Amino acid sequence: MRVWVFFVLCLAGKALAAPQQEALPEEEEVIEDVTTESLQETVGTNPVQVEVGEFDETANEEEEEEEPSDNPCLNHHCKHGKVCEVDENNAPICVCQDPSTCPETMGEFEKVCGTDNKTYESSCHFFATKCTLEGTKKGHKLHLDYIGPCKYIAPCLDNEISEFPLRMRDWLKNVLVSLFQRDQDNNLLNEKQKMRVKKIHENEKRLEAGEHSVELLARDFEKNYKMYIFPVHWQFGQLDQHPIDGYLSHTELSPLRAPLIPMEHCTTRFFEECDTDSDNYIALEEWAKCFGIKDEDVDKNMIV
Ligand SMILES: *[C@@H]1O[C@H](CO)[C@@H](O)[C@H](O)[C@H]1NC(C)=O
Ligand SMILES: [Ca+2]
Ligand SMILES: [Ca+2]
Repeated sequence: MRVWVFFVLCLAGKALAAPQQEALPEEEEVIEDVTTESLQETVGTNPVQVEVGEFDETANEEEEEEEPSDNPCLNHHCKHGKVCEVDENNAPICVCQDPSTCPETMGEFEKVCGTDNKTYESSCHFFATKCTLEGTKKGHKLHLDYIGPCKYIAPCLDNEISEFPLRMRDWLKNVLVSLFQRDQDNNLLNEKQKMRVKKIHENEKRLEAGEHSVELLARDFEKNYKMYIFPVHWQFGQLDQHPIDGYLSHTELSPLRAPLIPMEHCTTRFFEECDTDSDNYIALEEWAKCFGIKDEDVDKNMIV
């Protein structure tokens, strides 16, 4: 499934971005590097370029600016949807951005669809609009749903929903193995994580990346169940960042959901059903369960 490949960028981006918030200017370059090289060969071609940071409402709180200046806004960064202004005491404050000041958009691919099923010109327009609704119930409920203009998304049928975790699990495993293979000098994975992936990588029974039937994926999960435990944990850890608390909010889930929904119509239903207690957060236990990981194999310590 081509669609899963598309995620490589998101994941790689996350993996790079997460541990080093202060090095944001380098981020783009490295992501580029990861996508265009061996990951493409091993996991497939990535048809779309996605900048993960765009969907992270909490990122960009503090970005570096070396230049000394009298402008207090130069070193003051605001979250998505806000811009810095100077108040009467010459102190920097973050205020909602006027959507009309968003950069000109280049076309359809920049449009995003909100959970209000309204199309926004770009994620900048979306977050600026969301900001103006801050404090209201409507604003609280509004999230970036997916990338691209709003469209009709076919309902996910019962027989389709069961295929979703099979493919995603397999894909997660392949992404990790690919990261490991090219991670000799850069630090996408820490030592403990490397050891875990090394075991998967060296396992001769491992199902190689490629197009596999649902039947084969299901059989492999049964036979090589242990190989899937860490990849499922790892993805959770990648997303659980703002804050790191063992729960995924809608915002934290967004880098994974947003690019996927237009192509995989079961995405929304899958993550909704994942939240079994309907508290709007996906706990690690809920996450593991919806990927078929047994309760006794859920281990918080696996996510470093
Ligand atoms: C959302 O908007 C699109 C395009 O305007 C429309 O085709 C679709 O049916 C809408 N979906 C829902 C759930 O209302
Ligand atoms: Ca969290
Ligand atoms: Ca929950």
